[in-house]
Amino acid sequence: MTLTRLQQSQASLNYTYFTEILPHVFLFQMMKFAWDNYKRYAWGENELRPLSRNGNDGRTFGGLRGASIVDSLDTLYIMGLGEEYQEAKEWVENNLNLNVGGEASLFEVNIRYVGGLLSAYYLTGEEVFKRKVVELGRNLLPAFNTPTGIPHGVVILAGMGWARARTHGGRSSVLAEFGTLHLEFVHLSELTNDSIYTEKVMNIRKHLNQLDKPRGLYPNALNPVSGNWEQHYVSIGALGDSFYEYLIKSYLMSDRTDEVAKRMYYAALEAIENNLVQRSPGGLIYVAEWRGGILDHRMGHLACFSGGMIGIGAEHGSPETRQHQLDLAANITHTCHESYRRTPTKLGPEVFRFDDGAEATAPRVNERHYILRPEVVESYMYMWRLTHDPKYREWGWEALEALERHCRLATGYSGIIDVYGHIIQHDNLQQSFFLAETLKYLYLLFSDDDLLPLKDWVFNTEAHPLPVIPRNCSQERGHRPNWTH
Ligand code: DMJ
Repeated sequence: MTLTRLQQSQASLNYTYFTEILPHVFLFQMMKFAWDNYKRYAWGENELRPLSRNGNDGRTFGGLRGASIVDSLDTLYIMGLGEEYQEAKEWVENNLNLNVGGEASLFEVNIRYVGGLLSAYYLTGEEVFKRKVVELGRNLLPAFNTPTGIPHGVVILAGMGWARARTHGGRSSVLAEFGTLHLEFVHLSELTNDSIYTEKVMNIRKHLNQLDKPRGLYPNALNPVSGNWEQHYVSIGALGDSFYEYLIKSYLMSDRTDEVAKRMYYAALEAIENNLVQRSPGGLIYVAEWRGGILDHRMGHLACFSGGMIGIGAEHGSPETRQHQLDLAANITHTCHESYRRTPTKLGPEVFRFDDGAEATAPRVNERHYILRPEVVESYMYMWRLTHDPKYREWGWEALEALERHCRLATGYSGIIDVYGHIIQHDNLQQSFFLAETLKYLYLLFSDDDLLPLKDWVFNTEAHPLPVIPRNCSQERGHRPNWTH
């Protein structure tokens, strides 16, 4: 080997060390640390409260336990934490009781438990996950017993048909909740060979498709009895977000055969661009919220997933819009990074604003918290895969360092109350989505593209990977939906 070749290979080894191996070592130990502390202080509870060293039972799960375990299965498996994955699997096998009588959020149970069990099954092939998810899926069906088939937001898993709405005095179902079932329910039909799950979500889509939409936008709340919008508030953040995500991902998961989802996605994106996308005086692109025609110039941390979503959608739209959408995705991701960069902690606030002189900052004290959310690093991961621009890994590394500096306690990770504070106060909660999403997306950001390639897998909104269903397979099976109605 010549000296130059030797230097080149040394340089590439150094490059891999700093851009992949070192971040992986960190993320492996971060996941292990989060897991070990959960296990030590809150085993079997839904989430760890690291300051008080106990568990949080998270009422939205209706009595289901072990949310952090089910949410972590695939991350543990992907990172190669074999012993921890075995413990998690054994807990699911022996302790996950699905016949519980509390009021559960259909959405939360679907994205965390159904999504977590499905991806664990698809990654490992272990029958126990299939058995559990099929039982759980059946328990969710009573939520759909409404005159329109738009599900109620709340269901009792062992409730023998009981369900109710949970907003606007019990009248409304939330777009981001009933619009975030499609991926999991189609897979439930795949696993059970029973079309009922797909029929339920196809009915939701059909209903939404035929409704009048103000300026092409989808309001956030719908009455499941009358089938009409409850108000005209629109957001790509809280209450709206993952509905849009599931349209483009339904298309991708169907091996690009679900043309209705595709049409709905690009039409919705066009309406969002025409009505909500703004440029701040300082040149930052953001997605505002819409209150009956009036813009609210704020963007939630939740809305930062949209950089990644618009990025993965870009290459499937019309060729003329491809570069434009990719630029939009990059610009939104840049703005979300700015919301982090402009704080002393280098973690972003829950809501940032573009009014009264604010530019991607949070003037209101009650909007300054960071609860270990994933959306910003999620967009870094997708944009890295799509562009291989090294800045996304640099930004991910900044986030990782900030998490270590400000959110790591002796007993686990915690959200913080004020990202602008010089003295850090913790919120005492290690959210299960930190293990399911934040750490997984960071790990994937520093991995080769062939770890869960985007052409073969789609991630549900809780970062649980679900396989693309090959189109040939869909023609063979009688229960597969007809995407064209
Ligand atoms: C997660 O449970 C999911 O990503 C959901 O879509 C939105 N909120 C949290 C994370 O912030």
